[in-house]
Amino acid sequence: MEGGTTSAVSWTTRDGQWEAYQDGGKLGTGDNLAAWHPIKPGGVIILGQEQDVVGGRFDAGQAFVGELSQVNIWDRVLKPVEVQSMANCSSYMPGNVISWLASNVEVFGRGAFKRPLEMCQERLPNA
Ligand SMILES: [Ca+2]
Repeated sequence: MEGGTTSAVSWTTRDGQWEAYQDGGKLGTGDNLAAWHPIKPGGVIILGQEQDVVGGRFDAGQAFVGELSQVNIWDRVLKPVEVQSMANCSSYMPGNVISWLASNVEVFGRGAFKRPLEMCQERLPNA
């Protein structure tokens, strides 16, 4: 992605420990973020839009403006070296909870569209 940024956030229910990364480097860390609160099944993942109820009541003025790609969710905290290797395109691990596949992504709203974008295309051996 030309001029793009990679971001990663990890979080665990255990003491609510979290870490935030940008372009593979750790930006921050902390704890007690929703500690011991399990994530319930049956939810909806909404990207780029604030919602007033689960999966609805959207306001165009509260929408993300920009481009998103390769959003993945794993059920474990990734090691810093794993975050770094994906940020520098030496590896790619699809999420085991949410895996970014164009066929899984639906777009809604005026001005929102899908287009092909392959991050790391030239650097990954099997991309
Ligand atoms: Ca709102």
